[in-house]
Amino acid sequence: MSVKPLRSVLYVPGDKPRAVEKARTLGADAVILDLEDAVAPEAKDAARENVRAALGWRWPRPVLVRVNGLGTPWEHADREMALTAGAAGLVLPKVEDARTVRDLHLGLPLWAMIETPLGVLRAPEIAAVTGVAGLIVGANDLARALRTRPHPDRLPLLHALSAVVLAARAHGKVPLDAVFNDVRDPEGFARECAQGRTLGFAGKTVIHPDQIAPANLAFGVTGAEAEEARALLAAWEEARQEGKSVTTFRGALIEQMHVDEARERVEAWEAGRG
Ligand code: 1VU
Repeated sequence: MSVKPLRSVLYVPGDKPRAVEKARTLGADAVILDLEDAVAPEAKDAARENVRAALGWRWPRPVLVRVNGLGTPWEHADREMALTAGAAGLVLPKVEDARTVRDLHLGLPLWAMIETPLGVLRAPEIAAVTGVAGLIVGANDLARALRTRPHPDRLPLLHALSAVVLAARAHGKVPLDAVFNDVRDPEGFARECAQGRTLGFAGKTVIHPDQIAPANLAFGVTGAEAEEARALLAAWEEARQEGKSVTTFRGALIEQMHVDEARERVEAWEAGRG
């Protein structure tokens, strides 16, 4: 089964019409039109109308809406707008318990943001909710709540990052990595993407057009990986023809899981997700 890639998911402030328009022309695998943190309280209503209009345009990729959180004065109007205007999904900020998500009954794919210590601890129950498509790490709020100090390798957040990947993967949901704040630090961004992929994230949330191509590269399949996967599949086929049930590839034992992974890579490459 081929799964749509979410290597890069771009946040766009809902109150910046120029950025919203530009987002349509960029190569992010999905877009999040943001009504929450990127929009000041006095601009919330205008941003919602702006997003409503933008959802009526033709977009080449899925457009999600990040609504304001439960208990805010804007939550109902945001959700009603996203539902009626045709959002591909809702991003819910600061999710901390499964019941509130389950009780929403929205009939749209939901993306739960995990950005508090309680959210991390309850990530498995949240990921298990029917209708939750994936978990998105919100590292800025999480780092603040945990009272961590900045660290280039995100060492203080590693446990939480892995917990989110584990919870999402355990329930067949998509884990998306947090944003990288410094839009003028491409090396740091590339390092963090590589780390996110190593940890098991499916893609990265990004905040600037310049971060899209590096995220697509880091979370996509490279030509060299596709070639290696093809060679592994050939070695496996040859072993099968010879009646062997186990074999090695370039000196290492390969099993069915390696074959499945190789097939996924070749498929992704052939589908242009390199
Ligand atoms: O050259 P143009 O005028 O045509 O376009 C500018 C600018 O509008 C555009 N651009 C974007 N387009 C779409 N989506 C974006 N996110 C976006 N960011 C910028 O690109 C052209 C060049 O922009 P720039 O290099 O001059 O960048 P600025 O200094 O204008 O803006 C930098 C920031 C970081 C402020 C901007 O990129 C931004 O607002 N990003 C999104 C921030 C956001 O959504 N924050 C909330 C979600 S993150 C979060 O809550 C963590 C969980």
